[in-house]
Amino acid sequence: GDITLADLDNRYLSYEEQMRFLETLAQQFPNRVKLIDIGNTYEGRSLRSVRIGDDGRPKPIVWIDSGTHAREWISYNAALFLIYTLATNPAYQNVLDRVQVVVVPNTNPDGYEYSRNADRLWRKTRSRIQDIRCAGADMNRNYPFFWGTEGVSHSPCSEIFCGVRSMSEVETAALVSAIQREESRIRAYAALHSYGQEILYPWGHTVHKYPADVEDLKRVGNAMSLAIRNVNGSFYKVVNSGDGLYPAAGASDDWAKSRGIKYSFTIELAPIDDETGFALPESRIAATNRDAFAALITLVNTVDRE
Ligand code: ING
Ligand code: ZN
Repeated sequence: GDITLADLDNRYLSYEEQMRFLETLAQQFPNRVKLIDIGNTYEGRSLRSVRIGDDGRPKPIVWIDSGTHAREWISYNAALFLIYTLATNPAYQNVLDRVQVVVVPNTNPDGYEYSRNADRLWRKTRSRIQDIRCAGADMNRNYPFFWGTEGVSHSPCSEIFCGVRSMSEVETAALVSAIQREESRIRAYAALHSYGQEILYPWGHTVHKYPADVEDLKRVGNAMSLAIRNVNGSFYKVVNSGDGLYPAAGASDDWAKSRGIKYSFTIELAPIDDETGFALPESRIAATNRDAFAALITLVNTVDRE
């Protein structure tokens, strides 16, 4: 049957179910939701983008993607909940007249299906290199900005294998070209990950290095954190990814920032600690969906005002 809001709030969906949900929504709200495939994965699945508020007029864009890391299951529900809410709640029609939101809710479906069916803690893509035993590269080390320098591995069996070259993964390459096609209009970028409850801002490729407008990033990061706190009291720390977490070159938010996308973030969703880690219980999906929504609508409103 149809996938409903109750499903998004209560259980993790297969890739097929995620796509079926989007197709139903696009049929119900053809003026508000448009589905555009931006490429195919290594195993041949569609990489689907969802455009909300795309009425053919040139508007500023907020770009959101999720699921780059296969095991970070909550990120998919959070992205789908955002799409659902923006499409169905009339309270957001006003802002969507002025700002367009593009979401790629599953940037790594091959990895996700492998995480569901074979290895729950799988992180990477599922590509193969000739004669190499281990599959996959870490898409969040595969973007073309300081690629391969710090916080990466060049060993294919590592969890943080950066690939044989930047954009070696077809999924990364598809996202790079889709974003570049309209980068002059993209004002904000957020990659949804888990876990740790952190709002990370660039630069992440090394330590103690910040963009010239770092104070603007902190201000908007703090506004997102406050919006989350106002939902139900969850605490999200705002921190530079290189200093606060660890340096990692080739991450998507660094690359987006390097292309001139001003408000570029990685959001680490619930839980806050490693008690449940990536396996966030289904009972916590609904609340986390609303926390993520609060942060992302703050980003949309920022773009609308500036
Ligand atoms: N964390 C991110 C990772 O790719 C990150 C953290 C983001 C580091 C951006 C540096 C830059 O390791 C998770 N959970 O994937
Ligand atoms: Zn991640």
